[in-house]
Amino acid sequence: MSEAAESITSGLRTLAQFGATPAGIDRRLFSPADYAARELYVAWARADGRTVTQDRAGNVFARRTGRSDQAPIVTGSHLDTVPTGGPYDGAYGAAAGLWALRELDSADVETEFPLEAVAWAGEEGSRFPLGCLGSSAFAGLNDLASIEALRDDDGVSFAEARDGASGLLRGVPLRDDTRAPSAYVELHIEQGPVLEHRGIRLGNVTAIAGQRRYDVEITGESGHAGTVPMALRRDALAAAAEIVLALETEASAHEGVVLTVGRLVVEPNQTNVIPGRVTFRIDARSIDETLLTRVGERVVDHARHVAAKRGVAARIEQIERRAAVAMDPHMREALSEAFAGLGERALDIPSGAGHDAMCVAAVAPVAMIFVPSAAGRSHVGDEYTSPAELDLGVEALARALVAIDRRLAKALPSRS
Ligand code: HGY
Ligand code: MN
Ligand code: MN
Repeated sequence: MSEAAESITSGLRTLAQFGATPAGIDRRLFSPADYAARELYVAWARADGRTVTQDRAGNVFARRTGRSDQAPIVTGSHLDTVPTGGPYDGAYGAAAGLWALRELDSADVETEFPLEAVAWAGEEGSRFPLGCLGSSAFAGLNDLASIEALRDDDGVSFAEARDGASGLLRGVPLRDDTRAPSAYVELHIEQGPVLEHRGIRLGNVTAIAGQRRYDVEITGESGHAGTVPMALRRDALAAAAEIVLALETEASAHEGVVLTVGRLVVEPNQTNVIPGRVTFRIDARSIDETLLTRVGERVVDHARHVAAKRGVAARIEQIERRAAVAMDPHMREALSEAFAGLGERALDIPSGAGHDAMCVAAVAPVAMIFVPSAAGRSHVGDEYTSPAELDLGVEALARALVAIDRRLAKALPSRS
């Protein structure tokens, strides 16, 4: 990349301003901050001469031409964040897609396949109750009509937000090439402590953990905190608490399962009123699909058992199911080839975090590259990866794109 070119560290610093709060970055889908981030992404891409398009799910694409008009090799990640996000989760892989294409421009590399950088919409599910929203629409895993009907906590639908002031980008045409990618590779921070602990700077992801998300509603009986004897209560929060602790014990009993209740709403949420209704969301994950399905069944059992014992009503709805996804072995070999060219050791590592790659895997061979997260921290404002590691990841991604292109080109029927 030419010296004058902006470093990815500097680019991410600019992106991080959009949605910055004292608690971290809050850049939810189709918020003004998210719109500004997508606008900057488009400005970067157009400054590099890329053809920019978007789709009706809000995904943004930046294409670099290849010798042929095969379906593109795609790379990218998401620009949205959790409400207390860091500057690298998603944004790094999205920006790195553009920075890797710049590396190829600087090295005068021509590829057989078009290369396309993508900024996926709404991966976190932090505004609408569905993760990997844009990539799942792109892969046809969730139909757009059902996504358009999703509503945020204020009752605003996806369609209203998308068609609103911070929705689809003005001046960016809709994507016309709806073919599945020839391949997809995603660069992402590890969001865990393993690479740093092992002193290895690159990860060649083996698989992405499966996810299940459940909405649970507990309905008890509200009442005066001072007058209702304990034995006569149907306290929705006490019931929810017992269920959450039972789920923690259940998950802890299974190696390789994690389960989190990170969101819980108490009604009427008043000091001197017995909680009559509690809603909470369960996030369960494992690389082992069979085990994850079994834990999901135990989630329902525990909720039903506690509800019956306490005389409250429990409604459990599975709102998201993403199967564990193995990375494509040939793509992983291409990554190893790219890393070897860099003289960098790489670690085969599973991903406990979910990524857009798990959806794109439904329509294309996928692979993922990790770089370290300082102290394994992520989904927090002080998430950190060093400039040297960020640059290394971009270099590895650029080389991986070339290695994938060469392998796929070899498999093309020779021109007659
Ligand atoms: O939750 C996840 O694993 C991802 O950060 N959306
Ligand atoms: Mn995330
Ligand atoms: Mn992410």
